[in-house]
Amino acid sequence: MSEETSSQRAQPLPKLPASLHVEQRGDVLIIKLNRAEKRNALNDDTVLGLETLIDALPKDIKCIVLHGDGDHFSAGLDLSELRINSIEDGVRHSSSWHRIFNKMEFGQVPIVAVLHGAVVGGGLELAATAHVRIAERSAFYALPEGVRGIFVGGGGSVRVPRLIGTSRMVEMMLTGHVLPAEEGQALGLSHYLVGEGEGLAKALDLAGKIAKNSWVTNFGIIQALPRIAEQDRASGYVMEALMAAIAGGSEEAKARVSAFLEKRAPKVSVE
Ligand code: 1HE
Repeated sequence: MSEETSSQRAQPLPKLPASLHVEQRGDVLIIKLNRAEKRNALNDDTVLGLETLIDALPKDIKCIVLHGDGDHFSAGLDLSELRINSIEDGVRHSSSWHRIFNKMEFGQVPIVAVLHGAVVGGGLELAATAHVRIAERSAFYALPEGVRGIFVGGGGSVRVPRLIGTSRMVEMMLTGHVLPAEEGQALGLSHYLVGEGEGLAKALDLAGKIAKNSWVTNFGIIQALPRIAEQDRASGYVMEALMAAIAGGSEEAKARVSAFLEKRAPKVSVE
């Protein structure tokens, strides 16, 4: 990664709320939830700011790192803004989170999230949109919606069961069960478990690798693969064959495979 900073960028980033801090490092964009005084609770400004950013993502960004300022990743929905006065209000609000979180999960670039402290409610829903999750040992996961008399609304009931199973999510919501980082790692809420304060460096390392992948392969991984996994087998094989043909036939694939055959590319090795 080059050390280019946001001020040197050709394509400016959009204006964002103070609750979001962004910094570009080479082809990686670091997004920091920047509302530590409210434990990075997700107010409308923040969630809409994420959409503004994703919609205007410059083409030279190849991967996003998402993390939170202070002691917690995110305390979830900003409860002080919970004003549902009709079913229509509630559906519109939840649907807006669905729209924005879908843009993140099924966007143009992979997202690596660093989780620490509270990853709860809407914070867990946000984390679940990321493609790679790194947890620090302080991370804990909960869905306190049951206790608060509300329900998940940011796609949690779609994404979280796909990570840990419906039964575990039902239990978490019914009982308010708080899962420590180790348990979250064992269940698949995180892919990596690292020491306190080590998450961002790990995320930047992984983001650097992801950014070096071929664009078309990353597209296939975040767009085609999850859809194939949800299709019937026959449709899945067709989509996989098409994706394999598109990626494998690209000039970039030819160059990368030749580099390996000519011993100019690294081997697969255990780090
Ligand atoms: C908040 C929020 C919030 C903190 N909305 N203001 N989420 C929850 O039910 C989790 C609620 N939060 C907590 O349980 C705790 O705040 C934490 C365990 C995350 C952190 O505890 P702590 O002791 O470090 O902080 P604190 O003293 O509780 O909070 C500091 C301030 O942040 C305080 O405000 P202040 O003005 O008194 O300083 C808190 O009120 C504020 N704060 N969390 C609003 N969530 C799309 S649907 C999704 C549905 C959900 O996400 S439900 C889960 C909501």
